[in-house]
Parts: sequence; C-alpha cells; structure tokens
Amino acid sequence: MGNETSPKAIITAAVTGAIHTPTMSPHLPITPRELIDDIMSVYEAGGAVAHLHVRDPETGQPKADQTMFREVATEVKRRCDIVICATTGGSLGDTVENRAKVVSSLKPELASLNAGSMNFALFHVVPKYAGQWKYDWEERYLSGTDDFIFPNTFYTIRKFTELMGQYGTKPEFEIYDVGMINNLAYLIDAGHIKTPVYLQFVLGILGGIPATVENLVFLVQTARQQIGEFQWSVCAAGRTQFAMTTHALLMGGHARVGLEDNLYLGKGVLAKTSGEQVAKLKHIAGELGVETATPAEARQILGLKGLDHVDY
Ligand code: KMH
Ligand code: ZN
Repeated sequence: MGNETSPKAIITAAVTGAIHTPTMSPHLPITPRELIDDIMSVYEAGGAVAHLHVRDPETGQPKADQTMFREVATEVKRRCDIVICATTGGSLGDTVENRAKVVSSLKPELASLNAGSMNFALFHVVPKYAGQWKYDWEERYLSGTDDFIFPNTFYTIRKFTELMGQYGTKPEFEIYDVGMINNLAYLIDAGHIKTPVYLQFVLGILGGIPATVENLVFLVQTARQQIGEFQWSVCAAGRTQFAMTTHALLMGGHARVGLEDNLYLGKGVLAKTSGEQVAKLKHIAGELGVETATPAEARQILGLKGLDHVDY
C-alpha cells in the first residue's frame, strides 16, 4: 500500500516540537546548541530527515524565531547533509503569518503543512506533573488546549501550499484524522496541490485519530482511494510510537520518531537523545529486513530540490 516506488524507508526524527515542556524531561533539547546536538545524534544513528521547531532558550517555550531557525539549520548543514523539515505548525496559539515565515526565510527542502483544523489537546497530561513545573508558562500553555483550535482552514492550506511552491519547498502534509485526507483530495482535484504528495500520519493526539493498527490501515487505504499514488510516513504520540512506526515499516511506509512525539525509549526510560530512538527503530528495521534511506536517498524518494537550493 502506498510507497510502491520506494524500496527504502526514510527515518525522520522530530527533535523538540511544541507539545512537550521542559518539566517533562531534562533531555528535551531547548537551546540552538542542544537542538544541533540532537539533530547530529539523529544523523549519526541513521536518520535521514530532522523535523525542526525552535524554542526560547531561556524558558523552553516554543517560539518560531527566525534567527534561531537559521542558526540551527546553518550549523547542521555545515556538519552533515541531513534533510531539514521546518515546522509551519509552530507553537500552539501562534499566528498563521508567523508560522509561515520560516518558508520564505530558509527556503527549506521540506516543511510541515498541517492538513486540517482540530482541537489539538494536551490538557490531559497536566495532572501528571502537578507541583513539579519548572516554568510558569508550562501549565498555562497545556491547560489552555481544552479550548484551543489549531487553525488550518482550506484558505490557510492553500496559502501555505502557494508559499512552498514559490520556494520549491516540498510540503509534508500532517494528517491527524481521516477527514484531513478528504481536505487534501479536494485541494488536489481543484488544482491547488501538486502530486505526488508526501503524507505524515500523526496518530494518537487527543483531538485526532487514536493510534491503532486498524486506524493506520484505514488511513492508508483511504488515502489510496482518494489520492492514488503518494509517499507516506507515520508518527505516533507517547508510548504508541514504536508500535505504530514498526507497523508502518511492515506496511512499506516511512517512519518518524523523536522527542517531539515521545520522550521515552522504553517503559519508564527517558530517551537521552532523539538519536537513541532512531537507533532503536533502525535496529527494528534491520530485524524486519527493511533497508533505511540515507539523506541523499530520501531526497530522491521525496523529489526534494537539494541543499544547494536552500537559503541557509
Ligand atoms: N505545533 C503543533 C500544534 C508541525 O510541526 O507542523 C503541531 C506540530 C505540527 O508540531
Ligand atoms: Zn512539529
């Protein structure tokens, strides 16, 4: 299903995101230096793509700061050829305009493009950390999501698509629920989105589709019926990360790990780096007889413009 043209699996790692907060793990990368080190751990473990958010280095709060995006991307490019997938999801509550800036600024090879609106909910984790918060923004940020819509309207998706088209940035469409496939199918039919598309199925976010094998099969089948040929990857929240990414590998998909999605390496064991999770998944892939892609092979599979054409 899907990915018939790709014999190798792309391992992506999302190194920090905008979901977890500093209280939850001392290993969550915050500063540009920590982000660079974490991306290098991903590269050294065999990851081909690093999905990048940045944070306020003082407080750890997610913040789409263009200087920090540039600092991290430039240093990573100096050290290795990993593909950088810049976030346009940004931080919860950020404006669409601010979220888009990284595309015109870095002109990255790949950027996330969220395929629909949803109540992106994190409030349910708050009780677990009661009385332990390191920073006062954390509890407020997470609690506020019980009344928060992550806005990605048809208009917004079209605008992001046009912007990425202008700079040759390939969209990685984030699909949090099955209706978002319908959104993309409509926009493809209407001529707004070019094919072949690259889909990232994001499972297990509260407000989105639960992380089950049945749902993963359902998502891939629905996309096949609605869209036809496409490349796809899977990431999953928390403890479902390795079960879902392993299933993706078995189904011929690509897979994403990283501390944005899950802070743990196994039950009760915090991952020290995103690279540790990449190494674990690469080992699983090896056991399953699935070869993993180098950054150069990932560029070929996804049809990326190459590092000579970015602006960092
Ligand atoms: N910022 C989160 C709401 C993305 O990177 O495009 C979702 C997110 C998606 O992290
Ligand atoms: Zn992200």
